[in-house]
Amino acid sequence: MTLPLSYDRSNLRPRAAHLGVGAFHRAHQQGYYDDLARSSSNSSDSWGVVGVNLTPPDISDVHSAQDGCFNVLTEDGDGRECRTIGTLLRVSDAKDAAKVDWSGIEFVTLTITEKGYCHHAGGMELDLSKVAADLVNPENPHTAIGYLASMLERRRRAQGGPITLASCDNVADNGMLLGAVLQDYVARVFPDLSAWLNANVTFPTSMVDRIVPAMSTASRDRLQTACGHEDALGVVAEPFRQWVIEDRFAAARPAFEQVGVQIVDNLAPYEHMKHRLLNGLQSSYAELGRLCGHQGSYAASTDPDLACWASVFLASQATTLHCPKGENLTEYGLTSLKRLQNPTIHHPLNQIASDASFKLPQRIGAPAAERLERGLAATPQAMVIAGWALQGGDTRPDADGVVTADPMGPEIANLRARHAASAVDLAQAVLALPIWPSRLRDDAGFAADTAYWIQTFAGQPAEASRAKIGAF
Ligand code: NAI
Ligand code: CS2
Repeated sequence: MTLPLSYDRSNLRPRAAHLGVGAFHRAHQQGYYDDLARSSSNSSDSWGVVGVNLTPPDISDVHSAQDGCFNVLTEDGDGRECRTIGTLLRVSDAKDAAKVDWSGIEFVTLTITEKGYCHHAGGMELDLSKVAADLVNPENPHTAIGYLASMLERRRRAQGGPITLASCDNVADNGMLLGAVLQDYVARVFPDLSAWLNANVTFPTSMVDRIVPAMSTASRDRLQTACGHEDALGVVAEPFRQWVIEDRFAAARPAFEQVGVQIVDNLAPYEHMKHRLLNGLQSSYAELGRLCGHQGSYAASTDPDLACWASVFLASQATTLHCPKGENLTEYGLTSLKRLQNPTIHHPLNQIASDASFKLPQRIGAPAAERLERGLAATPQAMVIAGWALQGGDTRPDADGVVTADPMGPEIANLRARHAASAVDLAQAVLALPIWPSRLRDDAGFAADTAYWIQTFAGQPAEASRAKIGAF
């Protein structure tokens, strides 16, 4: 099915902003804004989005050259939809970001990646070393936290109104994290802003879901065939999508509930379900799948040995969850596996393994710790951490040139080199990293489990690792 643009873009009002206009934002949140614009009888009510990219890629020129429109192709084995989206009004890059007019903006979303919050991985504290330059020169910030603080300070001085900042990154308690790092930063550079922030800004937590791999030559070709022309901003994604937002808005918001967004009082069960089942499975495949010689999540999830392992892993993770209203954890797990088995989605394991030091604590470490607290084993989780201990910091490209990047990569690679002779020592060193819940460090059984799997996988050919995982 093809959905051409069906509304007049000039009627959209710039009432929303988004920081981090990457592939995900274009394929996910923009789709909901587009749904609203399509369904509104009076498109002058419709929300348009002003985008800001503080780090590369700079897409502002491409966006203008394409008259502000791009296509999103969603497909699975059963069907495909190619829609043209026009609700991204403009995009500013780092050099123009300070010029963006925020006076009419009431709702801001962020997908700036896990690293963008300038926090210590596994916690909620601002990492001062990451904002050092902005602390010295807060009027000319380079980080997202410094940028938000300067825009809010400008709004306060102009006696502007309340505003909602909704993080949509895959980090634990993303709203709480954003509020915590911003408050800490603001108290250091704009002390008068702290009270204003408390009174005028809310940070709802939100859970977003749609698998949107980075574009490849193959996906660009598929998109071009579907939409009939080259599209440098277009994205290919899976059909599934979900967006759940905590009901904590300081100002007006789009009528998202009309287009399927869930607005809830308690987000935690949704976030945990997604991080621990879908994302947990993806990260597990990123670590164990690479040990088995796979390059993408499709190959890993259709490997019978790994699919068999997945059922044990998902059941183990599910014991740490409260089922959100309207969901069924068993079905959610099965659907997660099926989504990864979508033959049209080529998600490189090296991409998923990137920033593992920020992802694994909430996806694997937290549920493992909760199981250990309850006297339950956490062996599938130990296997994933063992995989990371053996591969973290490996920057060799896959056959398509995709490389894993993680700020903690060099540290893991050093630990591996230092403890090459002893799986026990390597397990202890990796579990001693401050990113994990302390229970993982303190639990001798978990350390022994992790060491066992490091020993089992180390230096083994893919077939041997696959056999061990399948037999687990
Ligand atoms: P991408 O690589 O296409 O885009 C990354 C975006 O983040 C760019 O706009 C870039 O300017 C910005 N960014 C990167 N580092 C930054 C920093 N240090 N400070 C400020 N901005 C920064 O990645 P994509 O696919 O858009 O994913 C971004 C994030 O969205 C993920 O890290 C994740 O938290 C979240 N997400 C992604 C999903 C996916 O399937 N791709 C699904 C659900 C959530
Ligand atoms: C993936 C996610 O790269 C990764 O970390 O696990 O981006 C995943 O595709 C999304 O969270 C799905 O919503």
